[in-house]
Amino acid sequence: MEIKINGTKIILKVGDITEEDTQAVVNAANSTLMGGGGVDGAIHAKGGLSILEECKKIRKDIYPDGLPTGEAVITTGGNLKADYVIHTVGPICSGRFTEREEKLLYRAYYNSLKLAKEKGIKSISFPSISTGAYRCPVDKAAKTAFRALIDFIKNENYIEEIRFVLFTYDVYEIYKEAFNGI
Ligand code: AR6
Repeated sequence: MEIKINGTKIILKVGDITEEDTQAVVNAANSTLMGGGGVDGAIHAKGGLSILEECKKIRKDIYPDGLPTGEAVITTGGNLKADYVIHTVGPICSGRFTEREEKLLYRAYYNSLKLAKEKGIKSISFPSISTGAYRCPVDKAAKTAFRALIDFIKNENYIEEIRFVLFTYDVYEIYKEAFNGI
């Protein structure tokens, strides 16, 4: 599925984010920035050790206590097709989605896009942040993701292409429905 908002192309697709050829891909990281499972594990496994080395440096120089939830940092893409990885941390929902989780998830998407703009990045792929290990409800997470995206496009009018790369058809369908409801 593909649509345009204010000149920005938005694509929803099923796929593996480590295969995307956008300038940047977003990692659903945790605050340690030291890797993990899911998207994070796949990005570090395929991207190679240089990404981890850069993450270690960011921890040491900027975030000794870890990357706060809702913030974003950038490394190169290592062996990935993408030139950059933007690492962000979504909220741990454990099934809940109150105003707090919503705000933090919104910030994770918005700050990732802001950082992309700062680095001159024009195309970016997102996974479904916080809906795997962190167990946010997919429908609510999808609505929040689109809200952040549309706000960013309206405020900044910069990014040319934004992809949502969903791992399964079920999640893709929920994103599609959430998008149509906006
Ligand atoms: N490409 C696209 N989507 C994927 C991929 C992939 N290669 N692999 C999984 N997904 P998760 P979170 C989907 O758990 O909920 C990690 O251990 C997955 O099916 O990756 O933000 C980190 O280190 C789900 O729909 O991220 C953190 O500790 C979505 O991506 C924690 O998990 C997000 O699942 C972050 O949890």
